[in-house]
Amino acid sequence: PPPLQRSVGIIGAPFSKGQSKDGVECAPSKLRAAGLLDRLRQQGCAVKDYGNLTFENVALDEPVNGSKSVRTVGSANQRLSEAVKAVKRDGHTAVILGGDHSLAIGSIHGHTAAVGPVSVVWVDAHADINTPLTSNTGNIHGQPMSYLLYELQSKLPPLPNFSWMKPCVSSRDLVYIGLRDVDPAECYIMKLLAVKVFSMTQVDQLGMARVMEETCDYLWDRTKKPIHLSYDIDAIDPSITPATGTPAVGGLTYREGVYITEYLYQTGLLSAVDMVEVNPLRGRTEDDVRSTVSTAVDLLLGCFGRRREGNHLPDYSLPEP
Ligand code: B3U
Ligand code: MN
Ligand code: MN
Repeated sequence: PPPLQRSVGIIGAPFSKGQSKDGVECAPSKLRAAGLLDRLRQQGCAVKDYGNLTFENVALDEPVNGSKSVRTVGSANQRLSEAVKAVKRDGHTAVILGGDHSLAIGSIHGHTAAVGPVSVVWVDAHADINTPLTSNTGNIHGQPMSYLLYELQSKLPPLPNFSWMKPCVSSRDLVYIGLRDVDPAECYIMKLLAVKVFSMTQVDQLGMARVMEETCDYLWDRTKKPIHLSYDIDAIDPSITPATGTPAVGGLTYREGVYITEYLYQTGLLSAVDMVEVNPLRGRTEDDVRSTVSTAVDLLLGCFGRRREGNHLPDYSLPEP
């Protein structure tokens, strides 16, 4: 097996202004309270916690082209981009605990600023590729991919507090997995740019093992680049992860979700991971929240070498009687 990077730098991004429901900002502390750091260490990772970022609410943040909280989202992402860049320069695999999915703007921007071009694996029920001009909701968490892609720049209006960011991802370096709730304009954009999509239909047809093989074949057709995994917890079926803002029926099983992380770990190329849209204030019961948070933790452990067949540390030896 390749020498795998097992040094993890964790950033909490308690950010919620990319959508309108309270609660996603509580997820970083819930994920830590569920033992994420200890469990990563127990499986042999060196872990550095960079703590939670703080974000200011920009006053008088009136909608721009119908999109909400543009200035607040812009400046929060600028801060996050700098933080992710620093974690990468320190030599860690970056883990960004969201927060809503609008933080992928700063996360992927900062990642590329430190390491150069990346491949993006976007695991989500939604494509999050609306432009501010196609969005029906005005929620920026449904728009981050359009800000990041070179190919959509001519379709974006200028946005306040976004002048710091430049597009940094080519549509050929993007793969979606798990889509099942896509707006007509998003569908059109993905066809126009010939984006590689494994919707739930393809997951049903091919099975997750083939989906992951084809994902990497596609991404590695030119050169192998560091991988940015952007994992929206709503990709998983809401029977397992109900505590999220926009649950969508017919999602990935727990096993399919974990398989994605195991597969990407063993490529040795995983360089940054977002875990977003866990909302501890959604879901009907305490158990709903527990199941959502513990699944998110398991997905992150999978990204750093946890195997379902079991793990042991390299220096383990049997106790002598
Ligand atoms: N496509 C819709 C809905 C949505 C996107 N992401 C989530 N929901 N979580 C939108 O708002 O752009
Ligand atoms: Mn999303
Ligand atoms: Mn989603």
